[in-house]
Amino acid sequence: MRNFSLKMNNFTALIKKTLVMNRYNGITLDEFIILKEKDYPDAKGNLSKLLRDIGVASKVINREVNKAGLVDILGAAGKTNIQDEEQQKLDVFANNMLINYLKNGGQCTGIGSEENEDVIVVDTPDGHQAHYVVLMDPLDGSSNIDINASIGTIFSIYKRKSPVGPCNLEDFLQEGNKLVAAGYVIYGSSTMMVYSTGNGVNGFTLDPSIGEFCLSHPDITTPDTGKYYAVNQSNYAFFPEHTRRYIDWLVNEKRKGLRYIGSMVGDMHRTLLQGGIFMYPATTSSPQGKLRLLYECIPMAFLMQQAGGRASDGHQEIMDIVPQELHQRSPIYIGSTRLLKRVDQFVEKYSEAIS
Ligand code: P6P
Repeated sequence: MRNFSLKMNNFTALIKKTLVMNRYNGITLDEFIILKEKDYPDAKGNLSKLLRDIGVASKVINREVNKAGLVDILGAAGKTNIQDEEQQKLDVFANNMLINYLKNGGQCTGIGSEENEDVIVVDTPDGHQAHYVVLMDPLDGSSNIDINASIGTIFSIYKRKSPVGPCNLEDFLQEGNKLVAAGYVIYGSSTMMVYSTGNGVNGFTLDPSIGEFCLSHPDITTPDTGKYYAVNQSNYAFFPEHTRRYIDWLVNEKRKGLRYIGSMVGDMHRTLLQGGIFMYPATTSSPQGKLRLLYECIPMAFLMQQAGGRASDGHQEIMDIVPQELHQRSPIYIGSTRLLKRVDQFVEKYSEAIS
């Protein structure tokens, strides 16, 4: 009986997606954003314009990423970013491109970027009036640029808390539950934008022949389990006991496969579409993990929640964490609900006594 109902659910989901595809077949990102604006009665088009600005900037970044192997924009730009990581020239290009489009688009009052130590205040009359702040990792996974593996742009959008005028840091330090929108662009075998404004997750593939993102993955939902887990296994000995035992369970009892690209956008895209779990746990040398809360963990947690999955730091939901600093890090366990539930059980059973 369970198999029959599972088959019926899959069949219904397929029919639903086919109907959506037929209805929206070939719709571009711009058309879709404007169409979906009707879901928000008080929408004035500002968020739609901001999302379109990010879409245009990512098309320009995509053009440079695609030719990176041909022209001299590979290799380090000779500087290091706030994370003390060597900045690749494409990192710098992507950061500057997004900042320019956001500043000139008139919908953004401030920007927090992985590449900049402090927030960027859009100190113009439009910027003072704008409603939204954007947090971003302009080119995540940039260490993969030279080996042609997937890299991506990750973004979060919040409504400002401060009144009209120059924004301030408090506008950025907001929990994930306050997000207005979030998404990523993955520059891989094809270039896709995946985003949500809190009403489901949709994916758009860039059609180079017309230079438009077109709806290709309507209403993305994450299965409640999956075949793969993704973690940097070389850190195994340095994970907390609960995580080591959880990984042992995944491998020895559930026979899950390991898939790890080393680029969060690539690993998350697979997990979002196919289910499974992505982890970047705390280690003895990095007790807060490596990934940044505001522009890596929270936007991905938002998308995963919207797609029916979950994300925690091992003890609390990522979406509930109130950020204290712009570049703070957080451990993250994110993916299918049934696999996250098991994380909770292993943490409860094997958490080291809090010293
Ligand atoms: P490690 C890329 O540098 C990144 O910030 C994420 O995209 C990725 O998930 C993680 O770091 C990989 O880190 O330590 O496994 O190389």
